[in-house]
Amino acid sequence: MAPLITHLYTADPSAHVFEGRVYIYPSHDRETDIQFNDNGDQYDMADYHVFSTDSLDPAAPVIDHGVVLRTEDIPWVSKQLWAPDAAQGRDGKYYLYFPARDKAGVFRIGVAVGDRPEGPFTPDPEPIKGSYSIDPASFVDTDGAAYLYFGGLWGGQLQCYQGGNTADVFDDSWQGPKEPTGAEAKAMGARVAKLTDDMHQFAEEPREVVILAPETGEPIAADDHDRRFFEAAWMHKRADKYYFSYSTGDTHYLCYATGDTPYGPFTYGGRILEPVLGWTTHHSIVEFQGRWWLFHHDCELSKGVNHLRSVKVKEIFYDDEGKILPVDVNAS
Ligand code: FUB
Repeated sequence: MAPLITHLYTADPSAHVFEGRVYIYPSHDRETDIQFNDNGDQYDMADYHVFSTDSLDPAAPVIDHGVVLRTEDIPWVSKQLWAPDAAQGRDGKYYLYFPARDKAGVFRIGVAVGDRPEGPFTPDPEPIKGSYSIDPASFVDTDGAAYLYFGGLWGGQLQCYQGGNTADVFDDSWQGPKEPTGAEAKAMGARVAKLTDDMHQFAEEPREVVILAPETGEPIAADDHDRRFFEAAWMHKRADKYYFSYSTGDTHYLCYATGDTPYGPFTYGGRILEPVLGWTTHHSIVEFQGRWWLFHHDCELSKGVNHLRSVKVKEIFYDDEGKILPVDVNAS
């Protein structure tokens, strides 16, 4: 499967259908001298591009709409523009959500607004109040309510918030490639908060996204690295079922869990994608023209350089019970 975009390195693709086209909001990977480490310092991105296409046929052109936001445009940011996402508000405008380190080195989530899905986007001067960690994923439900999922372990700092779901419990001593361990410990969950009607703030205190093991009905354990949430949250809804999907990080799977509401709890459903070339795996799932698509990235184009990734897309299928069938990236 060939990358969708080859003139730049792109990763963490959040895809949405706006105005009948597929818009892709990825990270823009760049070369760096920073040595690879488990804190992710080598992911030193400094701007965002937006891409769009009117067909997911492999031969169809993908348009690069150019730079839509950069570090120096955002007053509160010091570095590391990581995985973004976008949503359309009730006012018809488009909202770009992005994580970055603030001037103190703590990841926060910002929002920038534009009149068009391809931007340009004007950032709010401050991050979303009470936001923290990384990988915002927006979801607008069929009733129009908008939610933001977020969180990521290790370099994403989620483990620094074990004291609760709010930003003020930040514990600096947990910074680095660390997370709770032990057979008795439960895995940390992503966070979710409803957004205000104007899309600029959380409308409520973030809640933890709980994933239950189907065999016990209990939360997944912290030591269950094949199934526990690590980063790259995504939400999609199909036939009234809510699908929360995510990366398992150090075991490199994309997995999903299903629930009856946007808040969960969710029951673990299985793997969507086996490990690809490169350390990270990150994705989005979107319906386009009656078919469902998985956008993800790997490091094939850079021949395995972990921080130089490329976006790909593959059709996915569900069985009669709504289970996602595992994707075979090698099948045509
Ligand atoms: O792109 C930087 C980080 O790598 C993302 O925020 C994570 O999801 C991982 O893909």
